[in-house]
Amino acid sequence: MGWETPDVSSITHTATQTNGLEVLETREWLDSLDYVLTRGGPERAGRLLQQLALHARRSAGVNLPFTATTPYQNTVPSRQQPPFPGSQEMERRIKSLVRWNALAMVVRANKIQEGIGGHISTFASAATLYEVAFNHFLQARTESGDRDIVYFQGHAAPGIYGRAFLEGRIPRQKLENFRRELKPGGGLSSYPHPWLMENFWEFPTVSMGLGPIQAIYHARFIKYLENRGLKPSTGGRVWAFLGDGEMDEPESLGSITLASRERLDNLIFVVNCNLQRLDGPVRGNGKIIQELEAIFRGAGWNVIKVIWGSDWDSLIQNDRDGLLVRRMGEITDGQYQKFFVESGAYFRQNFFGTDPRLLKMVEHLSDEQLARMRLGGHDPIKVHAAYKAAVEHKGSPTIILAKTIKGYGLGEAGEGKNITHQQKKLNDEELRMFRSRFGIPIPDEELHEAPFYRPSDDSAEIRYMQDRRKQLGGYLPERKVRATPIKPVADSHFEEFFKGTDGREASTTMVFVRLLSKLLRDPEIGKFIVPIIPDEARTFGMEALFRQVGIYSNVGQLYEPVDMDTLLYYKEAKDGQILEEGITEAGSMCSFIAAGTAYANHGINTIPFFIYYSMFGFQRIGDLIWAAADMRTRGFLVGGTAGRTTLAGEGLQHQDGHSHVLALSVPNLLAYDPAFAYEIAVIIQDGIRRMYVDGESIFYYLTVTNEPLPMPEMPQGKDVRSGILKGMYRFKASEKKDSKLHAQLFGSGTIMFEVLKAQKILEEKYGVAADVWSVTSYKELYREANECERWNMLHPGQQAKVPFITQTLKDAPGVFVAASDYMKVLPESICQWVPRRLVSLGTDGFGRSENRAALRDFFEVDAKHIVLATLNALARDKQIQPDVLQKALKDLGINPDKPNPAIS
Ligand SMILES: Cc1ncc(C[n+]2csc(CCOP(=O)(O)OP(=O)(O)O)c2C)c(N)n1
Ligand SMILES: [Mg+2]
Repeated sequence: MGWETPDVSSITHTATQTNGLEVLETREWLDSLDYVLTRGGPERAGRLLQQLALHARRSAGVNLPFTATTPYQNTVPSRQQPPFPGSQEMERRIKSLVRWNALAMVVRANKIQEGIGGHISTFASAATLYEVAFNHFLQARTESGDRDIVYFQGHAAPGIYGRAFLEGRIPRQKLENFRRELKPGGGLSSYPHPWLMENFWEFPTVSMGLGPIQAIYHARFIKYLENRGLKPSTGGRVWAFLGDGEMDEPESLGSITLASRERLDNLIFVVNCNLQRLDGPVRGNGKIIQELEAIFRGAGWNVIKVIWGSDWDSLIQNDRDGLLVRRMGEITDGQYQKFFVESGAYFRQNFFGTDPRLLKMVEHLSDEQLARMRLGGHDPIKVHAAYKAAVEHKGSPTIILAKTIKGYGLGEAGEGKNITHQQKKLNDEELRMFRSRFGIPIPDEELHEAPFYRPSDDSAEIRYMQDRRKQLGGYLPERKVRATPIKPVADSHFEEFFKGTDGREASTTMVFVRLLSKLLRDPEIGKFIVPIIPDEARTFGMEALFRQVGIYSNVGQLYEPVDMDTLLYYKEAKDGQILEEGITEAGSMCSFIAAGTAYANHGINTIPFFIYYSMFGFQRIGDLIWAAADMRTRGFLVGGTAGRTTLAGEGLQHQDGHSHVLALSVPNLLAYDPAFAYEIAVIIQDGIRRMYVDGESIFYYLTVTNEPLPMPEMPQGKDVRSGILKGMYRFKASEKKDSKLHAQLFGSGTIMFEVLKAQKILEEKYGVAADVWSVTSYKELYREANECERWNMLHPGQQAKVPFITQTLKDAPGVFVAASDYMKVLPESICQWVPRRLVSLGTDGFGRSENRAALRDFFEVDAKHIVLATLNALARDKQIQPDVLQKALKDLGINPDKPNPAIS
């Protein structure tokens, strides 16, 4: 494997094993190199080595083995370390206080409420990584008015709360109520959740992998804003604090080449390499730091390793032959973990004991001193040096790989042990040890309660930390809405859609794209629209936008596009507006989130429209949609080529008949399945108003389809517009006035057109007067009806609220039949509020490669099945004779023995 390739130290070591001449030769070369280093510095030395390699290859065909890794030592050597800019002692004391309160929070919570959970050991291992960042790097406001964006590791939350408590931002009572959010006065959420703590947390990170991929796309989105002139370029950075176990998530690694390709030097990953995940070692038989180094170097990142603390400096400096670094490189992570928990004597014997020369190197150190040799990630000087190198680096993103010990400071209670991730209880003795180790002035007799500790406001510690934050522009994290509301969008953009297409056929996708291109031209909001597409623009007929607003590229267009001479050529530009993300729904969703939260994070009202294959939305990237909801993201998700039977030919893996069911699960998402052009216009106009004028924390999901159909004019009537938004309205009442038989037919999306055909057949052939309703949103109907039910339950004796759907249908005669291109459960979700039994037709089951007519026949959602279902309902109500059904089956050409689509 690439990251296990031999390093330079092992080469020199082998040399020393062979013969004296080689030793001498090697020594001479090393001395010469040292001379160059002293005179010309590392850059000159680097150039020289490159020249040597080139020379060897050209003149003698010497091939150097490929190495993806560097030796297992710090990237910034001790002699290049900058001086530490603060008081180390003061910062150590502050860090100890944060450590204590973070631990106390979890221990207390679990003393009071057994099993309430929380994590001690994650923050315990990361405390130095955070403290150095808080005291010296994380900018809440730069001189030019920008700020850093920080993704905190989710289950390190107790440490972040502990610090905010010391800063005076979180009262003691809230700390008491960690993980008890429903207690009077409120509590603290387990992990970062902007939905629950909207003035504090910005990014929900605890679903692992979502933090790193979002950080990448956020950093890119900042460059997008800058390149498009929507935000001045002011040097804010994106920091993501991550776990080494978390790096196994495909989302963590899947987009790292985007970051280097786009030269995101505003992005810094800090990976806390404590070598452990939840169950045990991350790479017991390998080395996670080397593995990640190889991956990120290969992907073009700047990699900074922080492995050894200052205690190791002199040993490493004296390691002339590379014996020590070689030994460091050959030990597995599982073995290192063993060293963490063992005594100094064990360490001496098993680490240094393999070679008498190694043993000699540490003979001046006692076992106790050996056991205390600190790792890089626990050494503020090393961490500071790494951060400084990262912020000064230009041209590529940086990843810092910092080696730490999980549960650092817990001692016997869990330091470095496999059980440490789950540790939430400490006995009195363990508390005493921790207290004493970090010098917290809490007397023994109070320890049992694990009380919080905060020195007074005028103590040196509090003053120091406040001063540091003041220098860095304020506190972090802090979430607030930084944008001001926009003005309502002009009606003129929407009017053409209210008129219909006069018999011409148009798909709802075409309608949507036309509306989008009009919005893009709006002088007020046009520039804030962010169209996001995962390589499907042509599928949706959006290629005209390529030319109209351009595709964003951080370098512009460095080639002559093959279709340059056509009207709609593939135009890439630095100020291009479209985010053409390539085939990554996850990446696109991250851009959607970045754009849809810019109103808060950057004070810019960007309005994202993410248009994708509806099948690859909720079911593929549902967790990111959930995170978007938590973050109060605004914008429009547009599921294209939607509908199990409307997307012809594509078959089982493409035909979506359940995204609207999945959409039910997202609390602040409004989901619509519009049938007509004017419905789309009404929904989008109102959506922009609610999100960007009124500032509601909601977002939208719209399905659009590719079936060309004549778009009708918007019916007159005051209830139509509000009905579209609330979820249903009567689109077409029956013209048959004299019938005894009645039906109410619900249609959605393109299946509406089957419903309209069924209306006609029912009237003409069976004498049934059927009204047709357009149900734009079962989700909205369901939500509102539940709201009424709940109110009624909690307010007995008061006038009961009647759900909108019940009010709307109260005088509607006859039977109720619903048909949609989604699962039957969708209409069934509202059936209890429909005055009489509702028959639901839907598309449960796997899709098929077929045309629309065959698919609708197969799934039983075409006009004939709607007619049959209506007649069945009438027969059940004894309004028609059963023999009518027999005949209808035959007349309609339905085979009663056809396979059940739900399970075939
Ligand atoms: C997607 C997802 N899967 C599983 C979990 C459960 N989980 C929480 S912490 C954790 C281990 C974390 O290990 P690491 O990333 O190394 O963080 P550390 O605590 O060691 O810093 C796991 C599996 C989760 N939060 N998210
Ligand atoms: Mg870990």
